[in-house]
Amino acid sequence: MAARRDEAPVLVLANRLPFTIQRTRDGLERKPSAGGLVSALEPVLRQRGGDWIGWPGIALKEREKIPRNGGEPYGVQAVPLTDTEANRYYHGFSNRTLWPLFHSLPARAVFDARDWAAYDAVNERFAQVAAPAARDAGLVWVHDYHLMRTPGFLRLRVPDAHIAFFLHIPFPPWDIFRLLPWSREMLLGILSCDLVGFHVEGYAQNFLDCVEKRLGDRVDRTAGLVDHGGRVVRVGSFPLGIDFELFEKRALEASEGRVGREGERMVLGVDRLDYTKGIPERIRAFERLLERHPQHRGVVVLLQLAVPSRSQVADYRDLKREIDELVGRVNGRFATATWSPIRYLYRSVTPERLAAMYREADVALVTPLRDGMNLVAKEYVACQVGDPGVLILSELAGAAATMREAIQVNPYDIDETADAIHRALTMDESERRSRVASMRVREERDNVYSWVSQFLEEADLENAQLRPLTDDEIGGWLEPFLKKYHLSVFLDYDGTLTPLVDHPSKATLSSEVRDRLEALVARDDTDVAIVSGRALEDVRAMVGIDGITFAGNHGLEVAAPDLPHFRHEDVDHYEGRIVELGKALQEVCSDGAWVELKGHTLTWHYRPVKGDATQLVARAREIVLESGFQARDAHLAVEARPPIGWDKGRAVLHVLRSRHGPSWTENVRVIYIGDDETDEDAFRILAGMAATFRVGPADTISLAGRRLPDASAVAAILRWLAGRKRPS
Ligand code: ADQ
Repeated sequence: MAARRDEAPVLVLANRLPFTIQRTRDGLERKPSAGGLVSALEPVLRQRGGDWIGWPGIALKEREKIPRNGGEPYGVQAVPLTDTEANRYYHGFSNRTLWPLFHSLPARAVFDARDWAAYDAVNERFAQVAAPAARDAGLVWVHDYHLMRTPGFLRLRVPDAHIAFFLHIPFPPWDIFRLLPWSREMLLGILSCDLVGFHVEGYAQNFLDCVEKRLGDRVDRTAGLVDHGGRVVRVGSFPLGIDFELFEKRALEASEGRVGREGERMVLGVDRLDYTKGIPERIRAFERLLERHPQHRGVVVLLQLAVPSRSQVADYRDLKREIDELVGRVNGRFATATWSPIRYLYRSVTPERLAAMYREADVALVTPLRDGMNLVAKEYVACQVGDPGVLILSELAGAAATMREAIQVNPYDIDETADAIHRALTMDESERRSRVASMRVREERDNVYSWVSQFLEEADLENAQLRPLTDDEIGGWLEPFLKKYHLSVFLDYDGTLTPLVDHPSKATLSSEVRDRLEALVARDDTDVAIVSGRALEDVRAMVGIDGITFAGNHGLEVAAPDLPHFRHEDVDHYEGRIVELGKALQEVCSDGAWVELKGHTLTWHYRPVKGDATQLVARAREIVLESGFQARDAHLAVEARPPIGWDKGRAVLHVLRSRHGPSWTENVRVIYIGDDETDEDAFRILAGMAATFRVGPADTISLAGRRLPDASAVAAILRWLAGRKRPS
């Protein structure tokens, strides 16, 4: 019996393994990672079993293996990277492109196609490593911005995998996200998941907005759902917490010996040295405090800890220099023989020491310019076990969404931040206690363990459904577009007007769709065309409605009630040769695969083939190309077309120009709906001149403006179009 999904193993995919590896004279050594995330995930991995898959962080030499001395209750699989790969994937695309862009600092983002290619390839490698175990896993949980393409590659390898993604940094608004040249690919990667989680609701809404605008997927913002070509993806916010009790315990155990000097008051900053953390702005705000409120001179100290980070990236080296200079300048300006205003530690400190500092600090200054969540704010609050201090928190950190009792500031506003520090230093005890107490209750409850269980609970849910497409929604899309214009509707047949079936002869129109097409054709403000890969006579017979324009053989032949018959002048030349090609393709007609001759084109169908058809498809394409025809992928089929530079898009333009004149865009609105790769030619040619819809599974890039899940959504659009009111 198959294990229940919520009991089956979990695979965690993250950029890094749950420990760091160092090369010493005695070989590789592991150092445990103290991160809250690792300790929160370990109990789950212990209970359900599973693997942690990540990059070891250093280039392994040949035959070098990760030491197996960790005693973790789960498997560890390393994804080794060469130095060049690490440079482009990690230092490059992850940290020079995605990191600044997603933190809304686009001027710092570098767009380099070679970095992108390496990122894509490394993401695929992660999927490759994960695939064997993913087949039996209850959940594959992918973490963070380094691996946003991995879910897509994994879905291709393991179509039934249950995949979730959590982003630890912000998701930017559309106007920033759209700057990324690979924005479509990134969204497609993430949407291969079943669940996508963010720290706060604002990021989830930004994501939904980008999905709708870039891909044209239907989204339900209230329910947090995306209809991704018929597969529904849940999107939600899961604010990360910390191991509250652990920090509280450390603070209680912190030795009584002071961190600072007797009588001194301490303002504390704790960050990775990163330009998103707003360290220079913070130092300037502290300088402004000393200028404006001289009573703090000689008494108050800013203790700034900065952990070295990403020093291979130039921006980070520049930042280090800038901070060194700023600290020197402010200290030089205000220091006395017995007091210096800023104490700056460029290193990591032990967890115990950190807890002691948190406990003692009168003020925590957490002022990132942008931050996914920010755990320092939460750690500070957990450590307020004595006379409580005051948290000053940037309103641009994710933590600000829930930590309402902090003094919130705009970190770019130096005066406001300086005033906030003054207010914090002079705040009376009852206000300090009230503010901290509520935050402590919340952080204790919403800790990292409850975060993990909430995320897993949501991930284990069965697939969600989106509400059916309503007339209001369709009207919202189409009314402003159609206005008073004449309408030309172009529809593909198989997979668009009918569901895909196992044999073309079974793809008949439902009476409902037939009625709607008839009603649409009857309107004098609308004309309807069906553009199909089928032979002209075939599609005309399948539909059998008068007044419709038919384009067969991907538009090589067009019959319209009001236009001269069109047949591309070069097709005769290929008619005999297509029969020859049909014969040659008998070589790949095994296991039920068959050839459909359609006059000047043909389709080789491999839908009946059981198992992996990759080899067969490759050979079929080869035969088509060797015979001098073009090969195009269709649904479980390969189409062979004469190489005469004609396609569905050109046929649509031919119809529009013949019927409405060369400046047709002035008078006519066009809607094109299709479901396969050959419709992409029409989407491309009509871009900017039509409303275009791609129907069906959405795991490939489409040039259509919107996506529809299936033929029933097309039927809903036809119903709306047929019944639409004439504008007065
Ligand atoms: P980070 O950008 O690393 O994480 P943050 O959430 O503040 O940011 O976590 C930093 C961690 O490093 C804290 O646990 C802190 O205690 C520790 N730390 C910082 N300086 C230290 C020092 N000098 N010595 C010892 N420890 C130090 C990313 C996102 C965040 C998001 C987290 C988790 O950028 O927005 O909150 O992931 O999702």
